[in-house]
Amino acid sequence: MSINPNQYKLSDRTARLTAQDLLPTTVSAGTETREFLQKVIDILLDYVKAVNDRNEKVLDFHHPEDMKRLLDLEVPDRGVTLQQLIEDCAVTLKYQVKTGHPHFFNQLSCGLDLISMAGEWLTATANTNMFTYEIAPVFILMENVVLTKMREIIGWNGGDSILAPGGSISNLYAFLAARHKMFPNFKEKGSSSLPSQLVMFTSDQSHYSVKSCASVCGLGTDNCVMVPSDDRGKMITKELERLIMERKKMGHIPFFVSATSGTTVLGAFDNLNEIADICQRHNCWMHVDAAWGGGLLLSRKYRYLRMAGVERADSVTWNPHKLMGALLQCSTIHFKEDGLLLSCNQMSAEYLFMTDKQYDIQYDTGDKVIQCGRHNDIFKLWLQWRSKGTEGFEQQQDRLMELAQYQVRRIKEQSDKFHLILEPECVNVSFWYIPKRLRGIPHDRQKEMELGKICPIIKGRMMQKGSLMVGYQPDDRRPNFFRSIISSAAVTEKDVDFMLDEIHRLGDDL
Ligand code: HLD
Repeated sequence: MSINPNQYKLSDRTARLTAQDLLPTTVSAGTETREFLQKVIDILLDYVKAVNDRNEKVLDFHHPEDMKRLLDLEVPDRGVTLQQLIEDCAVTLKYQVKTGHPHFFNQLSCGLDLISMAGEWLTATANTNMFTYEIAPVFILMENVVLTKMREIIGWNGGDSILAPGGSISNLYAFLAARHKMFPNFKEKGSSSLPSQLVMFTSDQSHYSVKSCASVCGLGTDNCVMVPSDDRGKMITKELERLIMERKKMGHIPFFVSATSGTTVLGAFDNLNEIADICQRHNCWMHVDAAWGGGLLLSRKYRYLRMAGVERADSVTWNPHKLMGALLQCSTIHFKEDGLLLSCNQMSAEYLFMTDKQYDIQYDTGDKVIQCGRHNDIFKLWLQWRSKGTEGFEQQQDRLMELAQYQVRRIKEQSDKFHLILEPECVNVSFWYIPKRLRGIPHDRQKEMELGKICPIIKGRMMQKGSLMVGYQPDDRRPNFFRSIISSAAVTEKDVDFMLDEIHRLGDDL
């Protein structure tokens, strides 16, 4: 059932009221407050139903100028009525892209896990900051339990972790801790405490946030060395070592290597054991950006196939809001060594982190981070983990991989219409669609250029029709190609077939 903004009617009396008539200003028993909130919940529940309905569109697309005309976005001088607010909520969801729809394959984070969503609702209602135990006691203890469990899964005893606002900031935390470990005086003295130029290394397929650390932290992006990758998108480890030695000869200090477990586009996994050996030989901090691939640590099968050696890292970024399906956002950064986060980031603000509090202040997490306040991203993950158990998460990871393999098989079975670019290591599937006029022609660079040109046209058509969302992009080696993602627990084999059939329907004539 579509969201129809006219179908949510408050009683005549409540409809005319404004927020001033609800709690906390009203002294009544809160009947109107309950009626208003229950109507909002009705809209949310109808949206959840629509998200899971394959007959529903994934999106109702309008160009920005048209969308502005469809919406009343004004923030007025005088507050509107409760009935208007209800309609505002319904209209907002009417035009929102249904990222939990089984035909949404567009982003690394897809799906709508209902338990995690229930957790997010509770989180919003509790509305607390996460910097001190005194205002978030239950949530802080949950963080402790879940993050300890995640470190155990990585393969560590002890250590420390924090939830951060996204994988990019998680990677930044790793960079800061690595520099602090090697140059503890940097915190007070700044760059004058450095004997020479610091250099970091990552593959040319890594997430751009790694390079951004070099810019944000004063190294300059020229000192983030992009190590070439092979045909499958994996860092060429021999090149890593050669480039480290080259910089050493220049008198620079290589100190940080960021390996990737699950690259954004191709879903490639770097060889962690080989990278760990090189880091050991050259005294570099080893970070693993497993923002995307980290979920596979929960699978006994894929953990060893893809991430053997992860326990040798000094830090690991792992985003439960991707493969594990926790609601946005939920990103974690883990450290093998305890105490570094605090000594690196602590500013000892006396108004928040008093040392004479009457409880164990190691539970005040706020001084470990660079951001003061932290959103509560734990409850939705904790509740989800309770609901599935670690075994349920393992089954979910294996199922997503099975579906991606199904897609690969279906692409190969229809090799007249689809061209698989490489055997995927994750749930990213990279492929071209071949329209009628280009079938049966040998695959060469010229043909690739043509196939690349039609990707944006098919994407435009799928958005106009609202039936499907799959992303496309070029990379260093090839023009535009499709990259589909299966990270939603809602997807079945039939949805994978729908994706390929729909691309064929939309692109056959191009
Ligand atoms: O950096 C990215 C983060 C996400 C996400 O959290 O869903 C890149 C992408 O998704 C992506 O889909 O390429």
